[in-house]
Amino acid sequence: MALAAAALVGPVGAGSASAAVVPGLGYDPADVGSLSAISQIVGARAAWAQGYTGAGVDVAVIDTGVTPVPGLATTGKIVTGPDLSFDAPGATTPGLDAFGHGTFMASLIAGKDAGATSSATGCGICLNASGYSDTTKFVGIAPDARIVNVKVGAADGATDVTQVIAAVDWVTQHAHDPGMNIRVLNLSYGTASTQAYTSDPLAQAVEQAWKHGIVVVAAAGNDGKSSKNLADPAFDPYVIAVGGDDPNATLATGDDTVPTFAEHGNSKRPWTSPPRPPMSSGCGCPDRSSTP
Ligand SMILES: [Ca+2]
Repeated sequence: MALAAAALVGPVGAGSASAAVVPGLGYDPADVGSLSAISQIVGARAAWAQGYTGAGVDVAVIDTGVTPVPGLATTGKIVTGPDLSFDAPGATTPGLDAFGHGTFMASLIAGKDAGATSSATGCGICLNASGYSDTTKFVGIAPDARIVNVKVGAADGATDVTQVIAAVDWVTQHAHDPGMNIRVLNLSYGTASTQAYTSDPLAQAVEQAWKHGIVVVAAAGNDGKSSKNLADPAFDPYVIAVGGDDPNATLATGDDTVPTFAEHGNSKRPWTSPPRPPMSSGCGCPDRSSTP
């Protein structure tokens, strides 16, 4: 498998996480496909104004590694987990991204320009009560979150599902270690498994993560066939499946459509609301037994 399936429409690349916002480099806040626009479309800006910025939350990114480009270079921004990729043997810098996908995703999730701040005090161009609504600054959807980098994809993007399963297991086992608070696991890819989610090994691994207090977010898939099922593990009802959105060149969402490249099917998800398994004890997690 190759890790190359981003979930949102938008030409924002890893190179866009620049301290100097220059449209020529790919970040143009006026472009509806920019991360600045996407943060409004998905409601992140409203969340920031209420103080929800990802502070104190670790997001595990199992991907092609993460390179500390501008926007991810702040001390403590990235926690380096294990490198389980084909690049690892003999690597002098394990965990670094030699493909681009993992850095791209980490930037979308928690990138933040060095000059960006949560305070809007004195900011004449901020769009709301959060300083992160300053569209001249690059910020990810959860700008104060930390990234836990678990590399599985090699320099050519290739990995094996067994490496991904091992990475999910590591995240599940270490999510609540001292100094760690992994509450979200991001998997921006999937497999074309034909097994049921009740027996598929990758689906079982992400369910274990969910049962240990981790919200698992997985790409729905970009094969574009309405007759095809969601990718694995997005087809598992314990996870949040994220599909593509075409904003139709406007910030308002009423005219949005599902782009032709995105997966449309949902025939393998039997529930309309999340299941409610008991939480394991001792992990410091919220009790989900009463959640809807
Ligand atoms: Ca729109």
